[in-house]
Amino acid sequence: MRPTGLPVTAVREEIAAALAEDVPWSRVLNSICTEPHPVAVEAARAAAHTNLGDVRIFRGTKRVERKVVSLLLELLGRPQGAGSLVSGGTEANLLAVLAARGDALRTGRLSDRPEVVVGSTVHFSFDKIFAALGVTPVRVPVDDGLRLAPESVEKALTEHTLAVVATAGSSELGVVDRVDDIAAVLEPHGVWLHVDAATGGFVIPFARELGLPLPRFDFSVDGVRSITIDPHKYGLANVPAGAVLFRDQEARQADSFFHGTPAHTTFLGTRPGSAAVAVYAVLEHLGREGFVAITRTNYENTRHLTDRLAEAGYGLIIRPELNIVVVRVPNAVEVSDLLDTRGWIVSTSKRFEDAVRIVVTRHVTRDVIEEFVPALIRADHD
Ligand code: 0PR
Repeated sequence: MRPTGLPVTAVREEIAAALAEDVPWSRVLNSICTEPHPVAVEAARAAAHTNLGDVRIFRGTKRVERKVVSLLLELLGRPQGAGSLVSGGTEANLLAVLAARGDALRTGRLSDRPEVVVGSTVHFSFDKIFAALGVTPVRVPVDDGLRLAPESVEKALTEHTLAVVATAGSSELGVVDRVDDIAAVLEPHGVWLHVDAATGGFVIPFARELGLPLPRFDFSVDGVRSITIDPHKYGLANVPAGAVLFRDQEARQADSFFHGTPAHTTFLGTRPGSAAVAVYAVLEHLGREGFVAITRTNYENTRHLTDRLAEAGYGLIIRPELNIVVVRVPNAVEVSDLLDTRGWIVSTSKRFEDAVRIVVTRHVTRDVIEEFVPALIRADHD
């Protein structure tokens, strides 16, 4: 540390210079996150001093968090459920698996070597969670549509099965698992079903309202016990803002992990109230209508992108269910690297060697697409 501090102007300049090195949103086509809504940024700034780890002090902030949880539960079809705001999808998924473990313990079904059944498209956050908790993942193949196949799930169930994870919108491919079919095969076995809707949670409800043929994924499906949904992705809130929601209070409190610390229902202790306040601001300001409008635009822009790609002779790996486009590009890794040197960020797929993945979120406007497609073609031809 410096023996004497710098003037604030110098510190500002240094920070501004560092931030200027970041890629501007208008060149970011790989990210599920987007520029936070200005109302979220303003609210987060106002609540920068708050800490939801101490609710004796931050009573009003806690009240806002409870309101946000209620709004999210209502969105997901279970106003009487329970839940917490957390740092993101990873923590939410961790808490869901912990709660499943607590439930198994409480009901005398906890194996000494618990297994969780997942599809091969499950998010990599679960690798960390399984390693941390000593849980064995049982990976089952996905079907031709790259979805978790209910028959494979049923075959994979054993006396050690703690939970099954379905994904409502994989960030890799934008594919939505058929949660209701999976719930139906689990029903006789009473196995905990967790839905990771970190990516799709703020898209699918509004896309369904627009009449898109996406399946139900929320608590309206019997058997869904917990859901991850991330306001810091398509919810337009600033990082870190995730949420884990439970069908009922009992499910949430099931884990012995929380006993003795009733004020803490999250893994983090000290945690930002600014996140809760920011999410509240966006939800209240946009309302359902606002999210539906944003979702409509995202799908229209996705369509515009796929049309432009088709005109240029590119095929898709899979028809997009969400606003994520996976396009066949030979030498995708080289093309992505070349685009990177030219200022554009896309990602490639681990599953398909010849594919570039493009996320069409709020900052990926028609104008951005009009600039990007020629850049992709150039990089592909160079
Ligand atoms: N589950 C799913 C389905 C996800 O898509 C993600 C994040 C997580 C869990 C984990 O969430 P947190 O990262 O909030 O803990 N998926 C994004 C992805 O893999 C993460 C991301 C976000 C990566 C923005 C890059 C980026 O710029 O694409």
